[in-house]
Amino acid sequence: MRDLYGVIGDPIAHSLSPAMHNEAFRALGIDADYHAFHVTPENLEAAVNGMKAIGVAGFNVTIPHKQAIMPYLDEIDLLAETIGAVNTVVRTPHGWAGYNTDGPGFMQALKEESGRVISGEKVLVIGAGGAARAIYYTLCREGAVTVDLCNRTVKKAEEMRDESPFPCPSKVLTLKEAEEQLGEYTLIVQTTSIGMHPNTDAQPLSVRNLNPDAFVSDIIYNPFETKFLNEAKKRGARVQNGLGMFIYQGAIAFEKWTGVKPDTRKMKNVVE
Ligand code: SKM
Repeated sequence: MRDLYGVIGDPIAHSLSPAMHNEAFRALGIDADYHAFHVTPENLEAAVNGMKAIGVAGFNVTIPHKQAIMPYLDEIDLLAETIGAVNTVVRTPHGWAGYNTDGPGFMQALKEESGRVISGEKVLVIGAGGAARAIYYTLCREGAVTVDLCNRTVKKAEEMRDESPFPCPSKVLTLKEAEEQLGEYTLIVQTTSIGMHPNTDAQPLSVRNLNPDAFVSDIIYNPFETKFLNEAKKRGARVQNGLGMFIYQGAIAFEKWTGVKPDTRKMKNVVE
């Protein structure tokens, strides 16, 4: 029987995961289908149990379920537990196993597209949500010189820092302080949804003090170039959007499900 995979979220119609994974299955000759399922928060438990009952082989989890799904899984990998969010679920003989491939996916894309060595970087992470957590912990684990945080709600960023299993030098700034001190950073990572379609005129903070030698990453991929990235580019910085992270988090999930590494260039061609 053909294996069934999918992604659950609310909303979900915008997701590029089905196109990307179905292309990877096709390219490898794997007889499987990947679908997007609209699951609202009140239906999450029923959906997870239902997918187990009908024999779904694995699925991705997106907003707003990455934390809420954790109690419904049978085991959780250490990194996902540490980050406090799951975006990939694998069927095992014991039930559902949860993983987080967002942090590793981000890191792979960052290293590849920037060519930089993270251990030399002074980093600023903007935001303190689920994606920020995955990225912040991963950057600290990679041994960045400093990983400072800024967020509209300072307390939330402080909690994220204090709960980090990988302590690293890290200050928490207001958005205004971050704007003023922006020139000190060599790597800036924007993890909020500010600037995402349809609010493309918004940006989380001004880049007027940006160091032109800095590398600026925005995890949004719709639009491909946010206002934040556009402004950073105008100041001479090299930039990266969220497409690479999206592709690599998917490729790592795909390998967990099938045991096979997919062709990421083919996956990229589909979503670009
Ligand atoms: O973490 C990923 C998730 O695996 C899939 C996804 C999507 O389909 O839009 C987005 C991210 O949350």
